[in-house]
Amino acid sequence: MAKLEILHFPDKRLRTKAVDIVTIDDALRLFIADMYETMYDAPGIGLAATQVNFHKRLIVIDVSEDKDDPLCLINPAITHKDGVETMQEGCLSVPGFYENVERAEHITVKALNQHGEAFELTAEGLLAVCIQHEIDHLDGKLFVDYLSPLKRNRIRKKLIRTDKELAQQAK
Ligand code: GNR
Ligand code: NI
Repeated sequence: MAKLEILHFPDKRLRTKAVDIVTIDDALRLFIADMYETMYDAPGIGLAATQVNFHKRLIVIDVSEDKDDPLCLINPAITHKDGVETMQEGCLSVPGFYENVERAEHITVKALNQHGEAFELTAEGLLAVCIQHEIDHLDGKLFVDYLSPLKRNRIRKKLIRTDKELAQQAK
């Protein structure tokens, strides 16, 4: 297994719209294992393929306390949503920043699992928020897009600076 590098805002590659997956094979399952390793190591409650520069519609999630409830969604699509909920969100691609975002409270999602089998699930609370956050990534969207331009620009400038400093230190 391998830990993958996570892209940071404002990297343009995070704006790529991911395409549907057509072949679910062992090579893809190996990549999914790397995504889980990267998510658990970060640590995060979700990871979209876009964040590791793989532009196909694949997300992994684990919102459980004990980190023992992995969930993989391939080609996910929200079929129903209702209600409104505000939650403070963070993102591994926007490290160190946490802001309130409004999303649907209840969702139904259909997807394929890592064996290519179709399933549907309903979600609320943190899982519902996380699934919406991850599907946004696959569409090239970040939680900072819901903030005011002023807040987003502050975050952008701070992240460019800290990432430059980190790159300098690494030399
Ligand atoms: O680890 C994460 N925590 C989180 C908290 C509130 C709302 C969404 C998230 S997702 C985030 C991991 C991540 O960046 N996934 O794309
Ligand atoms: Ni994220």
